Amino acid sequence: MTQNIEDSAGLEIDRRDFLAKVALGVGAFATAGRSNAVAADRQGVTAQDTGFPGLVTRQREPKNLEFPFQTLDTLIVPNDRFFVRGHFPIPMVDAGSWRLKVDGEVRQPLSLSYEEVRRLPSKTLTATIECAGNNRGFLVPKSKGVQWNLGGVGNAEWTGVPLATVLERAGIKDGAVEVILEGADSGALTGEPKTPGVIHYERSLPLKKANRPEVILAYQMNGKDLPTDHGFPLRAIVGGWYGMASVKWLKRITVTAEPFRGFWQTADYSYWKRDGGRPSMVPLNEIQVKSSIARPAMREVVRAGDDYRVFGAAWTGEAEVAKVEVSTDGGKTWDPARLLGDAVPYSWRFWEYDWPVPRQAGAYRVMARATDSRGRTQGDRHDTDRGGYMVNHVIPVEVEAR
Ligand SMILES: Nc1nc2c(c(=O)[nH]1)N[C@H]1C(S)=C(S)[C@@H](COP(=O)(O)O)O[C@H]1N2
Ligand SMILES: [Mo]
Repeated sequence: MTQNIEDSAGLEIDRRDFLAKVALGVGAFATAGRSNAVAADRQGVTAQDTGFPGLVTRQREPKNLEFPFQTLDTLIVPNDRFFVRGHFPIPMVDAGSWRLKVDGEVRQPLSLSYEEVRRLPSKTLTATIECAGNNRGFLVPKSKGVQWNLGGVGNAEWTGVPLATVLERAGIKDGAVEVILEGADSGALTGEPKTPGVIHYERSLPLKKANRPEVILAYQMNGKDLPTDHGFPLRAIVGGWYGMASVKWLKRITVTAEPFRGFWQTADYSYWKRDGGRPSMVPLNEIQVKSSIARPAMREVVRAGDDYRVFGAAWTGEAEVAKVEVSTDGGKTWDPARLLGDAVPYSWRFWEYDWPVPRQAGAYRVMARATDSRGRTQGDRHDTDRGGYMVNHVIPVEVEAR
């Protein structure tokens, strides 16, 4: 009896302490930059407080900011909470003098002003953008590059012109195979890999993908003009593919008769693909299926004996999420989670699972695993052929029940 009273008193204190941490770490996100450090601690990573409210700073220059995934609550991530990934200083583009050039293997080269682009027939697409290096921070041994935790991903509503519309106006010549999308940002990287001097950020798409309806040139994000960090005045959105394909600050589209072999296509954002055992370096493209747990957060303290609503998001590339399963016993057994809302192509989907937390205090591991409509699922360890990319194995969330 005495034991019980002491236990419940202890639980109350811990719970209050935990709620206080939540208030500091999660509740204060919208207003105080200081909360970044708290949030980072709660995720078990170190990031300095650098004054980007609502985002975790991974790198100041170039600017790389992470969405604190444990705060996930709306399907659409607001513009000022959307992760930022860049390789060079962010270019300030003047929309007045900016032109979108379309050249190469086309019958009619184009040079379109901002107003001209905005007058073309438009559409709105909800799409999840995930950095190919998302979750890299969990790899052991460490892999080079930005140490993204769970939040190198976001979902937004993008408005713009289908790339196919622009290509049709330019008229693709026979024999063309790819389009190179070139950004206005440039620089020289001296690390590993090293760029051949000053180069622009540019990436190609096979024409087959470029002409698909989920590929647009977007000038709006969630109903507002594109923020500078996210590619103002115009960016590509390539639904179903990793973020590196969605070129920001787009200024030129070159149609080519050969596959592009540029830096971001070969030296970076590529991986070893094995066909019949023989590995070859190929450019990254489609997003791999993944389910990420927003809550509980890493190292969260949960109440022993209570019900806990495990909550997260799941997404995949050119398919649909078919199911999400949750394990709370280290992967021995898996229970189906509830998929919430409707399936929206190229957009993540929320899910939840009611976990009866055991009465027994101690450490527990919560795991989630998604499977898509093409039967692809998540492994239990990282495939090293992928280097620091496509990290989509199941990541256990360690919690403590008290
Ligand atoms: N011009 C340009 N476009 C770019 C990049 C870049 O560095 N320069 N980074 C790419 C990568 S790797 C990702 S993950 C996405 C991130 O888009 P976001 O910053 O809007 O989240 O932009 C892509 N487009
Ligand atoms: Mo990325």
